[in-house]
Amino acid sequence: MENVKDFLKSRMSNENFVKLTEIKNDRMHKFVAEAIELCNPKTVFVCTDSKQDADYIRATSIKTGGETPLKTKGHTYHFDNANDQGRDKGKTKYLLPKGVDLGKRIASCEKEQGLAEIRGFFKNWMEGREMLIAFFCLGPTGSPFSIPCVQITDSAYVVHSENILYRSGYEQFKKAGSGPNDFFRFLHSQGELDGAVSKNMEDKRIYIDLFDNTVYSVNTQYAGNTVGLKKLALRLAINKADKEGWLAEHMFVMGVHGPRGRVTYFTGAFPSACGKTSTAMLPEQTIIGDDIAYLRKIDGQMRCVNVEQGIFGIIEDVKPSGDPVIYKALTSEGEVIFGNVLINDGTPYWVGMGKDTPDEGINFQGKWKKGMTDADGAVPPSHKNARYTIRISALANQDPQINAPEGVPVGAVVYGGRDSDTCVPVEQAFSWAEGIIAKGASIESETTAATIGQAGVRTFNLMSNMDFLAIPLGKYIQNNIDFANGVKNVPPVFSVNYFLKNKEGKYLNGMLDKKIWILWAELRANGDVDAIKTPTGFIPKYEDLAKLFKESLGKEYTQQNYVEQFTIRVPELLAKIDRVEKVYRETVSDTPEVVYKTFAETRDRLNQAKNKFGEYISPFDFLNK
Ligand code: OXD
Ligand code: MN
Repeated sequence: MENVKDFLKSRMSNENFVKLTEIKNDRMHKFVAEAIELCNPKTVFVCTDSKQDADYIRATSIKTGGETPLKTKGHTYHFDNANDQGRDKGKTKYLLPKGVDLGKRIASCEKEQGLAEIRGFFKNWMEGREMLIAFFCLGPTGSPFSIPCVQITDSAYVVHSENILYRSGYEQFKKAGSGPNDFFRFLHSQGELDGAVSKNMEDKRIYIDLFDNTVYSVNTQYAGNTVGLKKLALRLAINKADKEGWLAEHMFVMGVHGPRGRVTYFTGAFPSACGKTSTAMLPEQTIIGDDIAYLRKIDGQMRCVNVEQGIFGIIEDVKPSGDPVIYKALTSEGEVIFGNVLINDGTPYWVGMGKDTPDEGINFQGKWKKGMTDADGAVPPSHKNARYTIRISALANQDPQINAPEGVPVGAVVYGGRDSDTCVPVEQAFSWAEGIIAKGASIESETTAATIGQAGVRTFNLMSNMDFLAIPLGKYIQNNIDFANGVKNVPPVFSVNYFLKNKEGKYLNGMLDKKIWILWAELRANGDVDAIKTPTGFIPKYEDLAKLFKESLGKEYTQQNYVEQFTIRVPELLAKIDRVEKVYRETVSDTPEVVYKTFAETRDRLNQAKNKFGEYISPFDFLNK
């Protein structure tokens, strides 16, 4: 291409050319021009921050069948291919130049080969279609956390989702003049369509070029694979954060409301579908974000922001009794996209919504009838990973600091997982580093429907960020440990487990009990309660929990409940350390020595306790010792 501007002018309407070139960034013009040359669209639409452009995107998504309006004003639904219902880890790879290695656990392919392959999939794929170009900002705009981004796609559903989920960034780009050079770039095409749904699942590819801050995704529509700013940007951000000394985490951010009006901000990393959103949404607390946080040190304080402004949440089991705030927003007028739910008579239904679903309708695989089966057994009315997309501002519990440019102070960090037989419901780590290693870097979770593959398999998932890591694992752990250096008040680290069962396989906790663990952690973070020291950390005292259960849930909490839930299960805990250590020894060549040292120390403490008290130790034994 001889002259980028001339080329752009020849391929765009004057109105759109002017909109694009009001941004004076040559790198941006080149990215757009190359995408046009490769994909060969019929027309190009440049989306500014105006309401008019946002309305055009939503209307286009409806016109092209990417979304269909529902009865309630502002609501639409979208379907993905039956084989495109989750993040596709098998088709997601880093493009790495020869000689670069991210270790065994991170999927990659040779850059030139991968680029050639993916370019082949994009070649002329937008012929006859409109290319959409949209600008966003990760994190609040005009903040030390902001990362400007551009999304190019032929899917109005993708841009519409991003308009809900992210802060718009066109004006920010304009203001930045000729910079920045290192903004994130996302190129996506739905590929061939069957109706309005991506068809060629075999040719689905999600390739990430860390060295060019660019992600390519093709032949897919599921938002986790296509909405560039979500999990694709997280990968680029982890790489950028490593170079610049901050953290990009798979974490919620919430305001936990303690006594006398005190608010302590928590960040929490949980694997997908393990209670992360419902924790961030706990009654009487306030939400900043439910999925991705950036953490920076500012004036000796750890501070964080929500990268997003909306929620792409799992809808299964969202019902008035468990998630009243979301349920209300999902059943009120306002902009919501429902994904892969059951539709009957212009109304969305989902499994576990607290009322009966109709006997027929349409869902992600076409017409649906009660009793329908396929090769995998019963076809559910809504997919297990069916979703809703909504702005946090539509929720009654939005925290007032959500857009604060300097973010909020991190008052505590929580790591969660789906673990039926090992960890107690809540426990505080001995220190920041011990928490990073024994809580965050040791997360194992039973897999869920958020990714394609078998659910319920216990899987190693350090910091719940495993799927998105873009740097070697050992380096990532070390960065997390070092992040506390120079911080004046280092926040405490906790683990929580909402999924503990007894020997008979019965859950030991109710859905709302998570509120108690979080409120206890808030008291602990502020030095308001004592705790019991166990070999794996500090656990609550019975009387503090009983008081919280009574005051906050109006529930009687018996000593028997407490003992069942907080018994230290030595054989299971030792087995977990063995499993996790094996992962590090066999697959992570750069594991910091302190990780093994921490495992050895925990093992010793567990063995000593076993010699003294036996294999299953009541919390009262530690008190009476
Ligand atoms: C998500 C995920 O959608 O982690 O948040 O899959
Ligand atoms: Mn997530």
